[in-house]
Amino acid sequence: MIRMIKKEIKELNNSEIGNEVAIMGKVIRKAPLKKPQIVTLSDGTSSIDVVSFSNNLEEIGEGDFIKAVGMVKENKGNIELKEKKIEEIKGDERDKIEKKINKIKKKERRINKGDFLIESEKLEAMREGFEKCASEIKRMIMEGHPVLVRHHADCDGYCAAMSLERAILPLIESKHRSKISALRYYRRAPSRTPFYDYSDAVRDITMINRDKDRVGDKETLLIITDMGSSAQSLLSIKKAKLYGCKIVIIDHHAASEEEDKAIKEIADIHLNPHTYGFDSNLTAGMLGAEVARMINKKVGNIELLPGLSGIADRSECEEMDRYLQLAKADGYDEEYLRKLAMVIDFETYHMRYMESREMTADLLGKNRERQDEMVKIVYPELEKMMEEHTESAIHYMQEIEKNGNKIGIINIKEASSIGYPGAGKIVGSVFSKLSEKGFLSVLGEGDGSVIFRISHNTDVTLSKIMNKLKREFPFAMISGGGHDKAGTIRFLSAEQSKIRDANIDEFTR
Ligand SMILES: [Mn+2]
Repeated sequence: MIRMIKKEIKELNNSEIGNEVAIMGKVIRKAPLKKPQIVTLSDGTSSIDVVSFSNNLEEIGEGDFIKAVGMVKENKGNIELKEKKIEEIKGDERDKIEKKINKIKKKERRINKGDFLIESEKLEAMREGFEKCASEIKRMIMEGHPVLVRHHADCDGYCAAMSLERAILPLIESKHRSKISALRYYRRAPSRTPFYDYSDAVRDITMINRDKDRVGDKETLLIITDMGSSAQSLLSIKKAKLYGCKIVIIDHHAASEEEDKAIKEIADIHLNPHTYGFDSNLTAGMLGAEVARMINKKVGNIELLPGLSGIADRSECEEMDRYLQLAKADGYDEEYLRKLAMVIDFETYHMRYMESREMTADLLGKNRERQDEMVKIVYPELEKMMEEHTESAIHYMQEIEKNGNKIGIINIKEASSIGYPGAGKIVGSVFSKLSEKGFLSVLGEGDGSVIFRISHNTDVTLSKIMNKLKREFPFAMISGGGHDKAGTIRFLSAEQSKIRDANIDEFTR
């Protein structure tokens, strides 16, 4: 006769390998295999795969409560139970286990409602939104749903995603009690576009469907950050929802009232400072770090990220100053952050669609030594490269001065080359130089597109220009957007020259 020792599932670690134990819990998943039969059993404290080579799990389905007696084994780094006997549990005993599971679940889902990383009235005003967002993310993780973080592939987007990643991965590992689970249940995907492009959505859904044989047929938590607030993301979000994704958007991009309404209708959570009457100066990296702290109080190594994101996105606000202090206390001064932001931009440009989990983590402070080395090696080269591109672009730039107002127009096709730095970077860099000399705007003109960088010394904003163009050229298919003072507008090149004149007029009236 087997001597069974009743155990909680969380107690089954390496030291129990080879022991006979009895566990009780709820079947949360049944693998679609004939042999061996595998079910995942949870008792609230943790979960484990119960494996049967003798068809003892034939009658057992998801949602059943069972007692499993067997031997603790290790398989590819995971602890599992090779069963010898299975018994279904019913009645009072079942209710008792269910109660216990629910109690633990409730506790697991709890979020950290403590202070924000910095003192801020704006963040406090957004608190309810933050808590809703954090609760939903935590609930999904603790219920064992797979997570996909889609983020804009710029420094701000990476900062936001990395904060979340640093909070989410330990939760997933503890939830599933294995290192492999961090690879199974979590993915991060950078997006070149500042919106959720339809082809990215199709890619994501393909991956999600493919992953189902590893994680089961569960809803995926899709967190979209530093993008996703504009109408350009709408169809993609609808498609992802159609395939069973929960959509959480953490973004700081401005959108029109109409767009905002449409996004809020379809997304499960939409956290954006504009909803509260604030602006893009609260970056996605700042929002992401605060959400990260709420879902995981013990999250480490994120103090750098909000300040870094603010530098990259040129944030100017009280909160920014405080986040910079936070980074400084962690050993990062502003000058270093500026260099690091440029290096990250360069590195991530070359990562393209790859997740590059380790490299990204190092760049964002996991390995400080390597981070330092990267800045030392790459930054001087970058500085030189940017300087050359900027000077050339200025050389070929058309300067327009009217009524005492000055703007510059760069012909992208003529004055930028393929590869790094991209046109947006060059226009931004030229603008940084020329705004000091009184330029109100620098435009990067392409075929059917204009990149805008706009001075704070004028009340012209991108949305104002968009609205005007839409009115004046109703058939030119005006689209695009971004922030108030930086972004891209697209249109049919049939109206190229007229739109050009309208833009010049807007700044030089
Ligand atoms: Mn951003």
